[in-house]
Amino acid sequence: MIIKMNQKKIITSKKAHLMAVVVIAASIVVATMISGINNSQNIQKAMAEEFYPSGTTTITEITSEYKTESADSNNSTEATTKTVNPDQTTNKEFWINTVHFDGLTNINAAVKCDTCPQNTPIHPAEQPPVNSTIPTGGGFRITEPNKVGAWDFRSFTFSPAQLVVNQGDKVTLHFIGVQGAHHVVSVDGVGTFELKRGQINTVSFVANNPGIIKYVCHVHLPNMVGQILVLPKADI
Ligand SMILES: [Cu+2]
Repeated sequence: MIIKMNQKKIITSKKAHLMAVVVIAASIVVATMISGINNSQNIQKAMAEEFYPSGTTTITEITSEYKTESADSNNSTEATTKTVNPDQTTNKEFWINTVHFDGLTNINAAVKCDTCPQNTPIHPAEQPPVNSTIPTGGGFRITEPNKVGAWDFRSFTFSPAQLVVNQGDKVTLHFIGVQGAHHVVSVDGVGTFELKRGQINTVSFVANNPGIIKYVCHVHLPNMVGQILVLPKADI
């Protein structure tokens, strides 16, 4: 009888341990989902090993139990696949914005810019780079710290700057002056025009040959450039 009681006690104790590990394992799943770590099984195994020194059967039991749970949860979120037929039109239309990215900061921590249209948010102190080698041409700009220590770094670009069309497509580009007071834009083989803030200038052409057609802003070189990749017609 004594032996039986002891056995029962051991079994009960093991069940309690298993429950504890299951709870811990469930916590790990939640933590893993939040942190975006995919390697949940390794982490779970590592945690199990911490609780149950290697060599015991418990680790294997918990790991396999865990795998089953994972498989079940995968089944419950069934993926649905749809077939979509792409647009076969040979007319391609794009809207291209003039954009500048601004890194507003301050040499003093938590001091707001007093001249910026939008105040610099609370930010750690940040010194301008010493002997910066910023390319010339207007595409980049760096300002000296102002009276409150605010300075900024600006980079001009087109958005989007990469387009893909097929050989023979009729391409329509709408250039939109969003940021930057004025730009002088050229599209290879098409022409050059001025683009001011608030204007939309549209050009159209047929992409006769495969290759790359560039579009550039002469005011903001070298980085305010874009390209249209014209894919060759398939041999039929
Ligand atoms: Cu420009």
